[in-house]
Amino acid sequence: MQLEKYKIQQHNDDLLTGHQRRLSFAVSEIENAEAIIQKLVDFQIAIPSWALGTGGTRFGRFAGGGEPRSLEEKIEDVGLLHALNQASGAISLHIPWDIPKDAKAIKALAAQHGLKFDAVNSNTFQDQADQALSYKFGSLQNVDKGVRKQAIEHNIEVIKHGIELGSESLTVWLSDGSCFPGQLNFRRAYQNTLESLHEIYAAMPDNWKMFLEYKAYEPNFYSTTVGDWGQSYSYVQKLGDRAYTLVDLGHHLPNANIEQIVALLLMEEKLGGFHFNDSKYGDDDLTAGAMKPYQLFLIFNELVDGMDARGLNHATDLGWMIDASHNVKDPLEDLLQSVEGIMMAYAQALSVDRKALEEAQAISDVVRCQEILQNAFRTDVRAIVAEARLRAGGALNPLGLFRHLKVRENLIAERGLKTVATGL
Ligand code: PSV
Ligand code: MN
Repeated sequence: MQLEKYKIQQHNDDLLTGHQRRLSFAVSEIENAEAIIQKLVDFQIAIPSWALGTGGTRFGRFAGGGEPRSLEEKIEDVGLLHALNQASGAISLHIPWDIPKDAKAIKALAAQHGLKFDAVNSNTFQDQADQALSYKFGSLQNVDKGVRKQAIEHNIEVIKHGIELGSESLTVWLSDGSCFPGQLNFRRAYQNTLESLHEIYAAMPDNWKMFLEYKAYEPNFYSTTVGDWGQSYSYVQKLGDRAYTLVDLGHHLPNANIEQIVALLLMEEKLGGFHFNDSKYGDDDLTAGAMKPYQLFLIFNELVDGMDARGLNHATDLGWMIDASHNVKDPLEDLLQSVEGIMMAYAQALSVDRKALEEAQAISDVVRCQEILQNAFRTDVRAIVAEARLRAGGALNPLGLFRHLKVRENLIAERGLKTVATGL
């Protein structure tokens, strides 16, 4: 389905008066509104190729209608999102779920939609039909050298696909670990993993980054070989300057202080990328900002502060990706909501009065510190975010327009009701 520009224009014209009223109030409330709008225009969040179909749980999967049947259709879907919000200008591929058969054509198609390729993801957490050896007992950590070799080669294959598409980073997430005490020699598992990662790192082009994602548990339930940020940090420190930790918001033990983790990783120059999602109990893959918007704001507060302290470019120096794939919502609507939630948290973090906060911190004025942060969090930035979208050529109300234009119904008509996208 194509989303013609004039339809977005028409929608914006209809909503303009109300938008301008809300915007002028927001601008009067937020001191640096213009600078924030500029930063929002530049900020892009990559869409995962595995989130365009309805996600499953271990109890089953209820496929939605009109799910993309091929990589080309996935790109089309991300193109639709980007046309609506102008903030989803990249796609992150998972291989082998989405192997580009004709990389040139795929790259050209993506470019037509204004999309780039963000990090490519390897998959050694599932066995593929044509695979010689099993990952049942881990991949890069495996006690069997042959399995480790196979997993290393897969990662190198993924890098090759990424190079063809113009991607510049590899995300490695390992489900490696153990389910029972005694199953694994922790030190040996670590050494094997490190050795394997070294080989993968060496295969990356000089301009590439490696993101090593950690996760506390699942699918292994006793230990995970890259289980937390400390373990990821330990690996990436040894791997080299272009190896970084990736923070997936759903991968922590309950009540972990993620904002502090982010602050320290950034300070240590080892924060590389993000997987946004939200959760209540575990790795729930809920819409970003749906459950704990204050936490998301506090994370962005540290990100903005930490990036500015190091003079980083907010839009380009870290990898911003969504990793959520919900099982009861329309995936495209869910992604529109996630991007909006992320943009709001970012805008609020940009509006924090940093000078005042620093002064209050310097005299341990705890009450004032809280007031400053919560004032930013409680300020309605929706019109500011909408204005950034408008200036970039997107829709004032992407979700509203998505429904008004019956995008899902159109996709079902084109693709059918019983389509199932690749992914989890
Ligand atoms: C694992 O839970 C994860 O967060 C990793 O990023 C995977 O690549 C992705 O989800 C899809 O399984
Ligand atoms: Mn993830």
